[in-house]
Amino acid sequence: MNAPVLSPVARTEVSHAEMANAIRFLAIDAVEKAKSGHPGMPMGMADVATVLFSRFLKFDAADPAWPDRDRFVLSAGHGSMLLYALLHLTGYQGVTSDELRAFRQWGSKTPGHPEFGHTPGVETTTGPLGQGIATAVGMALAERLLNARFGDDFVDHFIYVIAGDGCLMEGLSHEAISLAGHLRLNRLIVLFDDNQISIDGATSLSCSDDQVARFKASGWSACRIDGHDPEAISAAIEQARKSERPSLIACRTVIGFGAPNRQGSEKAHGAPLGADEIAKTRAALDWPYQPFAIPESVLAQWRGIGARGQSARRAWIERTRRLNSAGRSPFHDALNRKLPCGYADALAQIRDRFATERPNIATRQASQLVIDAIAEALPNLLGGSADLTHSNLTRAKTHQPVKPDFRGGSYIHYGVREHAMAAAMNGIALHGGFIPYGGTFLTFADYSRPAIRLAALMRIRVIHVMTHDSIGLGEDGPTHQPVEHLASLRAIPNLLVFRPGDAVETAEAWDCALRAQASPSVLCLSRQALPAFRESIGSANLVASGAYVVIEPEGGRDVTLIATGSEVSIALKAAKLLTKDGFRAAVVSAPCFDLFRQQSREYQAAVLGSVPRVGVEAAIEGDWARWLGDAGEFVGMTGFGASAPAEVLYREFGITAEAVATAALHSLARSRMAKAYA
Ligand SMILES: Cc1ncc(C[n+]2csc(CCOP(=O)(O)OP(=O)(O)O)c2C)c(N)n1
Repeated sequence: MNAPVLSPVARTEVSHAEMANAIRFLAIDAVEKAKSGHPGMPMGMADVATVLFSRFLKFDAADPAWPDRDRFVLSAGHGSMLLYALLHLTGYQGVTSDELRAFRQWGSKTPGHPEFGHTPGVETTTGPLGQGIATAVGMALAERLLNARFGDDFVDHFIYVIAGDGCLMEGLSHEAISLAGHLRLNRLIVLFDDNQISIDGATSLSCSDDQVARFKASGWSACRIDGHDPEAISAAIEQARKSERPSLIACRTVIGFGAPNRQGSEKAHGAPLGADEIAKTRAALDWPYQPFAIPESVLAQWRGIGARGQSARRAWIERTRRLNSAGRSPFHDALNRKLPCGYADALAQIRDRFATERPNIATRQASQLVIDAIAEALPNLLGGSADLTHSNLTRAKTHQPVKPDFRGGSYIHYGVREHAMAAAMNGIALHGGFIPYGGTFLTFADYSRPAIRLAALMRIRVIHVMTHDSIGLGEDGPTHQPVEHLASLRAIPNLLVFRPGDAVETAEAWDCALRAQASPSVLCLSRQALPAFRESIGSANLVASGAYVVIEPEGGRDVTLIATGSEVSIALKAAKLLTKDGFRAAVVSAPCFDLFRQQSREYQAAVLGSVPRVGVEAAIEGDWARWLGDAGEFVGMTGFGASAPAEVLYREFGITAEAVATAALHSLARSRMAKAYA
């Protein structure tokens, strides 16, 4: 391991207390001005943060995206002013004093909770408790995997987290610390704000966990220290950096430290201190300065800390430049978010093969073949599953599993930890170097949902492979049969929900998901075999347009049948039945509503047609009405499924070609009647 080379900061007369108080008072003043926010946590953790940033954190404020920087994750996102104060003090561009004054205001760089992509230096969006620590597990995993591939000269950093009682109470934290402990992610160091207070009052109201014992039981190094003693903090971090396991440092702190009437109480958690208490705190901590004013010497010292990583960064750039002189290196390819050139050919080949062979296979099987076909061309594809590898079919033949003592792999056995898998995948994507995908059953998307939502909000590329996507899974019954999940996932902004209907569409959906640099995707795949329906394929990826016409009847349409996934073949059969009865039905496959919504009105109108429409999907109606119009009919589920063979379920729940044809006739009759009375 390379010791990070940090330039020493010139010793001045500025004390640790002054450095920490600068953070405290920026937090106090910003919350007071905003008339909302959380001063208690930044006041309590200012000492820990000061030691971490001034003595350990490898970063250069001038380049927030430097790939070999240490990551700092504020899991207790409500204490956002701690982070904003640090970013301002250390000199991150754009995090100005004015921005601190605009804390929580429209358009500011300082929103209520830290938002990735919005404020430089914010590594991940936090606020929903537990997400930060679980995301950091993914970062720590990515760091070690990338290090195994490229070595200490290029990848050698730590992931530091500040988490509070709330983060550790969340169930997600159990999954996350268990996974990190198992994989011995020793670059992960969690500084626990052990202040024994949450919103309702003392944590003893609801929790009596021994956190140190809990982490140790999960395979971590863990200790407890006085979180206001700089030397104890420093010694504990020093120790943690040497550990072969992830580390917890329980820092016993006082929430609202320094506020005479609020400290140690939940009253310091989430409300401005008020003018009187602020004056008393200024006196108690000997901070006689105006709101937002930082003495020059203190600011200079902090700015020095912000620039301390400059030489390490320059040396790293120099090393990587040498690597690059022999042409593009795999390391640069890994860090580049664009897909390498070999990928497009690999994808085109498997798509062509599907078009030629027209396999009658489940879309999960088609997905397996796609993964196998592209794995070599995409060495930074990092797969996994939450203990459903053989059902999700997510592991490429060439993928070796990652183990505690083997970081050279490309496949993560996440265990039965859907939520941690989703959050860790966010961390992997945020860290850079890999494109994460992971599998579970679609019905368990609910277990991952909070992390999926954050991925959508953060605009990151994370791919969820969710198989067993309807009653079509059969005998496992209603607990395992998703009915509302498509609708509920489609409701998440910026989440691409794909439901491909055959092998060609599956390849195209994978292609869309991989190319979506700023959106997470969910690939909803069937357990059961589906007939191929794409007759001829050109070079265009039709799934990319969201919906497209599969069959256009000669002489114009009477009705449009729109379906997704396994129901496209039902719509095709229904069209044949209608033809026999003398009606001309177009069939539209709509594998991605989100992408269809982004098409021009003209394209949408051309696909949907100005005739009555019938939608068919083995799920609840959700927002289908948007595509079906007033005369439309929906054939799908109205409640939960049941345990029986798939064919029986489709018949019993009335999702059949006959039902679709009948619905088409109803909708035609209704529309004709409406016209007659118009
Ligand atoms: C998932 C989730 N549930 C609830 C909340 C609301 N909330 C914000 S902070 C907090 C209490 C956290 O307590 P702790 O971590 O001890 O923070 P401290 O009081 O020390 O600042 C709660 C319940 C949230 N942000 N996220």
